[in-house]
Amino acid sequence: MNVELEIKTLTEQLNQYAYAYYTLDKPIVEDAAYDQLYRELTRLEAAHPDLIRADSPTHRTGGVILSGFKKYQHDYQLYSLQDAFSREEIEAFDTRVRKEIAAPEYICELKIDGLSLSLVYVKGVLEAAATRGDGSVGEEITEQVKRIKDVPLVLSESIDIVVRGEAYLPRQNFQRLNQEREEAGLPSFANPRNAAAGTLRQLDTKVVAKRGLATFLYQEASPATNQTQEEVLAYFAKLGLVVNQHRAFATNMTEIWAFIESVAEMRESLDYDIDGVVIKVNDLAQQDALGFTVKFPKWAIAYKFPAELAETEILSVDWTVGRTGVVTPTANMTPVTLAQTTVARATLHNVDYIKEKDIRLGDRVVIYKAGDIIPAVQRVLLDKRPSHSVPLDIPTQCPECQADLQHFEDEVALRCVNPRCPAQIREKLIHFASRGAMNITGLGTAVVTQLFEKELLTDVADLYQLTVDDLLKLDKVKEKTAEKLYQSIQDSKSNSVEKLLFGLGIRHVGAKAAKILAEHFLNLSKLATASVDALSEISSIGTVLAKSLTTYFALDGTQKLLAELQAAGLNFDYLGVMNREHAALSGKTIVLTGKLAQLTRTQAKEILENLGANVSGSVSKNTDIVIAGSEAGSKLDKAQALGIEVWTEEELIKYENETNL
Ligand code: 1X8
Repeated sequence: MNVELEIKTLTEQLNQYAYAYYTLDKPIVEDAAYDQLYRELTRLEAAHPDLIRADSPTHRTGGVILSGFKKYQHDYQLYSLQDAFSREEIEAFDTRVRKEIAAPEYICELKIDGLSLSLVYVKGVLEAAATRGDGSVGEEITEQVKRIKDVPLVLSESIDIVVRGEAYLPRQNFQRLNQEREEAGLPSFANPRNAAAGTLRQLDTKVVAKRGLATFLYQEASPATNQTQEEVLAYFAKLGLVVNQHRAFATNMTEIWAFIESVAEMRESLDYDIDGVVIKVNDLAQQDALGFTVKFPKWAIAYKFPAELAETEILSVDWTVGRTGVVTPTANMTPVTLAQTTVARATLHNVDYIKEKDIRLGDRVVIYKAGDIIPAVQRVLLDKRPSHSVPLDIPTQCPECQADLQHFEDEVALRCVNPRCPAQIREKLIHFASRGAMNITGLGTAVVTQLFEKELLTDVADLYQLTVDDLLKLDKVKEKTAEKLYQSIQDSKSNSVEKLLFGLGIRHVGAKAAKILAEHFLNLSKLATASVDALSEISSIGTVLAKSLTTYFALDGTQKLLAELQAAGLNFDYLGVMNREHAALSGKTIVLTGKLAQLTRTQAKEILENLGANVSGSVSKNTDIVIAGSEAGSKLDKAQALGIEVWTEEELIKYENETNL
C-alpha cells in the first residue's frame, strides 16, 4: 500500500474508533489496539509531514504553546436567551408566541451549564472555533477545541456550516481533576463550569487534551438547511456532532411543565451540570416569522432552575497548612440542610475570595453546593450584617510555625515557605503513606502525627529506619500492631516507582502524572536527570509540570533524600501493571454501586481496571460481580435477583492487597 493511502486508512479507522468511544459512548476496540494504530500513524506522519491530513487524530494530542488569544469576529451573532424563573413567565412567553403562530409546536431541550462555542466548518473541515464573547466578537480557541475529543475535525459531509453549542467538563472528570489538583498541591476549581472556562483559556493545549472536556451542539448559526429544530439536531448527529438526547415536544403549557419537572427529577443523575430547560419553537420558518427583539430571539426562552441555596451564619474560620505550604481558609457555620445533606463547613477558597465577597465573622451568608458537591459561600447578606463587624483577620504568619506567609504575585494562594514548617512536614508524611501513594497500611494521620511529635520521623527516609521498638513507643500500640506496621513499611519498599514518585509530593505531580512519567522513564534515577525538553516530549506532560520536576530534582535536599531511599532498599523501577490478559479479574464485568467509605469512585475504578476488569454502569446478566457500598439501591436489588456475586468495599480492598504483585 502506498504511504498516502496507508495514512488515510489509519486516520479514518482511528477517527471511527474515537467517534464510537467519545460521541456514541460505545467503544468498538480495546485501548491497546487503538494505541498501536495511533503510534503507527504518528510514525508515518513524522516521516511524511506533507501527508498529514486535516482530520488526523494527532492534531488533538500534539501540544502547541500559544502566545495569547486573538479576537474572533463572528459571522453570525450569538444571541443570548431571555430567562424565565417561573411557570408564569413561560406562560407569558407562550401567549406572545400564540399572537403570531396559531398552534405552535415547541421543542424543549436541556440548558447545559458550560461555555458557549461557535464552530466553523469549511468544506466539512473544522476551520475555526471561538468563544461567545459579547455575541459579535469572541476569542479564537481553535487549537484548544481541537483537543476536545468529541468535536469532529472533519464532518461526514463536505459542507460549509457554522454551529453553536456548549463545551463542558463532565462531573466525573471535574471530580478527578480536583482530586489530582489537591494531590498535586494546587487550588481546586469551584465548579465544573469554572474548570471548563479555565481549561479553554489554557495556552498550553496539552492541558486541554488531558482534562477531558466534552460538547453538545444545539444550533445552526449559518442559514438553516432544515425545516425544524428537530431536523437540525438529527442532521448534526449525522454530521458527527454530539447532540444531547434529552428533549421533548410540547404543544401547550402542561406539556412544557411536565418536561421541566421530569428534568428536575433526573438532573442529579446526569454526568454534567445543567441550569435549566430551553424552550424553542420547533418550526424554523415560524422562528423567522417571530424574529428578534434587540436582545433576544422571540422564539425561545430559557427556564432557569432555582439554585439550591441555604442561609446560615459564619461562626469562625480555620486556616490550615497543606503539604505544599498553601494556607487554606475554611468557615465553620451553624449547621443547615442543603441539597439533602447537613452542612457545617464551607470552603472560602483563598484570600482574594474572602476579600471579593467581603466575608466577615458573624455574617449571615447564602451557601450553595458548587458543582453540586462542595459547599461554598455565594454571597453575604449585607442587610443582616452585625453593626460592629470587622473584616476577617488574614494571617500574616503560618498558623503552625509562625513563619511569615508569602502571597506570590501570580497566585491567589497564601503560602508558608518555611521548609521546616512542622505542619508541612507532617502533611507530606501523611501523603507519602497514603493509599494512592506508598499505601502503608496502619500509617494514617494519627500515627504519623505521633511519630512526628515524638521526633521519631523528620522526613520520609526516616520511616525506613524505624524499628519495632520505636513503634512500640507510640500510645496504644502493642506488639502485634507494631509488627504489622513495621511489615507494611518494609513491604512498601517494593512498590512500583510511580507510588514513590507520587508520594514525594512534587508540585503538579498527581497520581496520574506519576504513572505516565514512570511508564515513560521506567526508573526514578533516569527521570531525575531528564531535561525540560525531554519531559515535554511526553504528550500529556505540560511545561509547568516539566519545570516543576527539574526544579525539584536539582535541589540538594532531593539528591540526599533519593540517596537515602535507595540505600534503604526502595525500588526505583517501574514494575508495570499486571499484564491485562493474565490479570486476576481479566475479562470480568464489574459494576460499582452505593456509597463507598474508604475509596473514591475513581480509586475503586482504577483498582478494578488494574486488575483487568471492565467497569460498567449498569447491571445485566453479563455482569460478573457487583461491588456494593452503603445505601446501594436498585442495582443491588437487580444483582440479587439475577444471582450475581456481590462484594463489599472491604472485600475489594482485601482482594487487591492479596493479588498485588
Ligand atoms: C444557550 C444554551 C442553549 C441550549 C443548551 N444549553 C445552553 N447553554 C439549547 O438550545 N439546547 S441555547 C442557548 C442560547 O441561545 N443562548
